[in-house]
Amino acid sequence: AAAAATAAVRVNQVGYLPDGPKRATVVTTAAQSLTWQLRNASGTVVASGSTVPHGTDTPSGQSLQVADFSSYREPGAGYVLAVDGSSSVPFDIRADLYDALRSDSMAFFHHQRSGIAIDASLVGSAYARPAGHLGVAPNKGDVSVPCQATVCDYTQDVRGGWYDAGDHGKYVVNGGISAWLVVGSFERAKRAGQEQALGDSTLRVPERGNGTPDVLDEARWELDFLMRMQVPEGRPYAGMAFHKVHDAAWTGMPMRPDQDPQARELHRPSTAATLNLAAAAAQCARVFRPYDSAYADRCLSAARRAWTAAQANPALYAPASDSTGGGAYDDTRVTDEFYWAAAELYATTGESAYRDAVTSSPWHTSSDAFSAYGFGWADTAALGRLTLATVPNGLPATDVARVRASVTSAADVHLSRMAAQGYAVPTPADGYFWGSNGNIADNAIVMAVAGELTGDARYRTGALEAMDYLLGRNALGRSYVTGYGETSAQNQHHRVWAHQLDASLPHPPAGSLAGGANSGLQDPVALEKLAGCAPAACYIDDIGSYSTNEVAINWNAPLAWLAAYAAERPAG
Ligand code: 9MR
Repeated sequence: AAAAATAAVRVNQVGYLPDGPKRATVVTTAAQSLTWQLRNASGTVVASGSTVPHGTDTPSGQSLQVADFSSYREPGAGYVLAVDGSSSVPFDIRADLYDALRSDSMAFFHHQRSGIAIDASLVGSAYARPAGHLGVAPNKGDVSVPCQATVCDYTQDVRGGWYDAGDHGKYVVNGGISAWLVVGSFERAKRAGQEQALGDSTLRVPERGNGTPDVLDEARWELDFLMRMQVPEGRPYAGMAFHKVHDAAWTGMPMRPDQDPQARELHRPSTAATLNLAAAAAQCARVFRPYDSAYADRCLSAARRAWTAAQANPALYAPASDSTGGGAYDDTRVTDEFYWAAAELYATTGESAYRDAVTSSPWHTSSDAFSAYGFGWADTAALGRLTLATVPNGLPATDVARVRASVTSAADVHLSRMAAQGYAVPTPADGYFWGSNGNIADNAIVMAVAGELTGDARYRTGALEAMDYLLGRNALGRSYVTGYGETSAQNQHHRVWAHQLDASLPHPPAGSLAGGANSGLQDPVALEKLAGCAPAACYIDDIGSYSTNEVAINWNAPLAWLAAYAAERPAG
């Protein structure tokens, strides 16, 4: 008689690249190593070996073993990995594994666009919707949004941009870092000579065929919005960026953007938002230059004005309490934002004032610029380092070498942490907080850049294994990306893709990344359903669990970056 299945075999449910790492994690109570068998679609065993016991894995609380079948490279579909009477879900081995995710994860931003109709001819009828927040009733924004009266008494046109997440807020700190990653994915691909894959007519965007790379067209939608958030000349705080625009009160769900009846509020400027604008706009000036020099000039002038205004107002902080109708995105430590903005302005212009701001920043030499927990909207020093490490600049060679070494040593920390974990995740056991998948993806980017700088294949392995985690090799055996994998997340918190609440509405489109495990249990559903969870298992695919299962631009941006990276066919 066949033995009862005792193991669970967790794999990247999409599959593996022929030349990439191929490891699976087995949940089992067995203490001794077990035999694994790789079977092809017809059931033939094509490879076999022994698992390596890991013992109890701290973040998941599970007893784990690891199977490594990296040396098997034969492309095919429908493989399964069998261990101890249990089989994984079927997966592929193929070189074009990430091609679809490259465009789907980037298309997420088009779906999130505010101020433009999302057209059925590009997205299909299920995802088409009228334009939101163009001042058409019942919308009350965003063409003319009143600024909060205590600091300003005028209205501003802040149409466009991307909705942040499942809500209809638009936040400059999060928009800046997301646009930076989207543009950065193109900038990196270009360094690798592989930007064609992100070029014109590669994405389902309305601008396809306009001669500009589609990834840049998509980013421009957000960059235009970010620049609209800049306080005009002649006003108090001129050159600063308003922190955010969102509804006066949280709306219910579901709620299409064009149906939002709430008053919209423009919240007072902040230093952090201003510096994120400066950084993103400075990068814009550099990367758009060959395609649209007038736009590059506009970006550069916005970036310079933002920088100057932030210097004049270095401590204007968004209050943590300001979270009615939208997130607070509060941040009272902005020295890292100054560093990032200076780095972008310096890399773009080469001017000595910006160089001095870079070299005099404590973040230029601090060993804390890279955190084990990843970079993010509140932690931006790493972004400055990544730019100075990869974009040719006038810093002394020894300084550039030191910056580059800081990238690789951060990547080394991630690699050694992964090696010590049963699921090989580049985050510490206490790194499962709100948006952990975003931080994990960000840390994978650090490894990918280290690989670019050194040519050392271990870093690519690390970045790809982080993708394995997101796509199913994890404590829950679940892919966090809608439409990718047998058991993918599909009820992410979103006001339009709310199938769980109304069957006539769609699930999120393929390529949407859930925020991921969050041991903080910061929403009612998580509190009720996840009590006692191990950190890496604190996730539920329920639309009400916004603290584990929302989507957000700052999480899909690193996913898109990584998908583009993973989709490249390395030379040789
Ligand atoms: O990603 C944000 C996370 O770091 C914060 O802990 C959390 C609570 O403030 O907010 C997250 O951002 C949300 C934002 O406030 C509103 N739009 C949805 C974002 C993702 O959940």
